[in-house]
Amino acid sequence: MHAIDSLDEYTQNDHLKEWIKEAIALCQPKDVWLCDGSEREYKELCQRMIKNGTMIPLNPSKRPNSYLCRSTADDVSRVEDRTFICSKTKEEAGPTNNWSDPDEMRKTLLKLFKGSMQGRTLFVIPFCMGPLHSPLSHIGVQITDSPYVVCSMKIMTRMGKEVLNVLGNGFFVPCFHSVGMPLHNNQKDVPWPSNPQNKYIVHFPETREIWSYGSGYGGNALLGKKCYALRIASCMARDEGWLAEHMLIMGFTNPQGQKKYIAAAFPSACGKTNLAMMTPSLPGWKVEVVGDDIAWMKFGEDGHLYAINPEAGFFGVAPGTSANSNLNAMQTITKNTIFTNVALTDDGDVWWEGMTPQPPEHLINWLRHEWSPNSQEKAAHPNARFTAPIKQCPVVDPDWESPRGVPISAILFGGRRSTVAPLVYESFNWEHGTFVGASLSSETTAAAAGQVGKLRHDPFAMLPFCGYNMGDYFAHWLSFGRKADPSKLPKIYYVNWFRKDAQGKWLWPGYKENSRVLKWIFERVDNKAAAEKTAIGNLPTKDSLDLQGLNLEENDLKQLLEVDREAWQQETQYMSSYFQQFGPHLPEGIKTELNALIERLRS
Ligand code: OXD
Ligand code: MN
Repeated sequence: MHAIDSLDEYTQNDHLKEWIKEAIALCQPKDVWLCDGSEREYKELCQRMIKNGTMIPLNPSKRPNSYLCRSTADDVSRVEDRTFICSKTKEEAGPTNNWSDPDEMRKTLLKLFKGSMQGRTLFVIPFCMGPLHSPLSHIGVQITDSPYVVCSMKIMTRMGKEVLNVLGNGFFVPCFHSVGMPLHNNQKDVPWPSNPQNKYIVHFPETREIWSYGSGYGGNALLGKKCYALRIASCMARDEGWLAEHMLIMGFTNPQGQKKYIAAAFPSACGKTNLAMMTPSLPGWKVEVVGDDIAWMKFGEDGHLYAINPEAGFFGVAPGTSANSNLNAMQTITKNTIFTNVALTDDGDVWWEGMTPQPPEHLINWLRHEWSPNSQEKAAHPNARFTAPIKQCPVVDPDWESPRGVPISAILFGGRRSTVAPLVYESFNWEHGTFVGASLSSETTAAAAGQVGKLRHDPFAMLPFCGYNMGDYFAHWLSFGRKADPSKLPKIYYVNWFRKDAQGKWLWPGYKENSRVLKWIFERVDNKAAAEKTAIGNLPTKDSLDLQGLNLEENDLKQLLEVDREAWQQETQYMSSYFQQFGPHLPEGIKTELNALIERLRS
């Protein structure tokens, strides 16, 4: 549905109608497109983008209904230093967020958005985060001037007319987006419009609003994902008593057919997508995917914790994905997929580093340059992505759209740590598990602009995604657990697939072999596998990990399961100085756990 005169027919929502009219008056688009979410609409927009050079259709005999998009070099990842939490006070945003005064920021944004859509179409995208009729789901509407965003949102969310029927005159989160490149006087468009000088990814937690300007890429522009489902939702979850987390959700079934669901938080580009749809190396075990990035969790009437995936698609990192590392992902993206910033092969298909052992002889790389294996440039940008529907995954969980969610038995925290952190340990209880999540740190990746490989604290893998004071977020986790029946709470684990030896060699093979660690966790939840109590938590005994057929050297295993007292003592100092920044917002529960760890390391 295109025309603004059909607005009354389009929606009964008074706030939405008003907001759309205000947005039109402010942004002065050349026309308006009220999205219905149909296939026809998707195709029509793809045609527009092909004409504009934004999209290249891939060879339909290789990858039907799939497209390649290439951004500009300045717009390739989330921009954390341009991401703002504009709560009333700086204290409410906390020391880990960029804060800006909400009134000042509104003035800045109003100036930027004024006329920002001239010469472009303003699209209205109603979307639902979570299954349409789930009590755990929430609705948003994105206004954007990017057809790339419309098509991506169609894959990543439940999007279109149906959502407006569910919404009625109810509450939605307004998500206002412009690429920030108006077209004046019939100025010719470019394939990837953005605004390198002015990028603002802004959240107003009190009024539950998102404004994003200047970027067309990923989490900066697909506002249902990081901005809504994590930053704004974390504030909603705090106020309403639930959890919005940067976690994959997977089902794990043993050879006897018993199944448990696991949620796992890892920083960006640390293998969540690979883990969520892994083919276990252990015979008879099965992984099924509910989600690879975000979990919304709430206690059910039976007192257990239930999770939904608010998303409907994968926005996965392409480089490194191969039939070897993640066959299920490769099969998910054989059709109906949008690729961004990967390379184009001579036969109209895509390629990226790690996709095949031998690179093709010739490619057009993500920068649109001729490329051969001798080229200095990368074929694909390290943060190149695929956007594909979850339902295409061969191992999608039968309950992935269950309105009540799936019951979670274990929660995992992990990061990239070449030293100190062992392969796996179990926390003693929820409070200790919360401390383990709070003290998470990881080596940085290309998912965000900035230096790669630098160790940084990333509590709960939520550092870039928590919409309020991280100290209060820790308190929310602690009080959330205190309200529950402890026997029904998920057990909490720490895992690290990225440990290296002194020579820099990986100690653990990772990928499908991670199922061995999951098996130990599964059996711990059932009180079956053995563990040894150490200062940092319960570690597998040497014999309780199933290592059959792995050929792991004795000494490697020793290092993987070692708790180096001195290194951990240093680690506690590092944690302690990090926690200081939260001042009075650091909950007693975290201090108690830190002191208890220091004590245990002493004795
Ligand atoms: C993502 C991220 O895209 O965490 O999932 O950056
Ligand atoms: Mn993520």
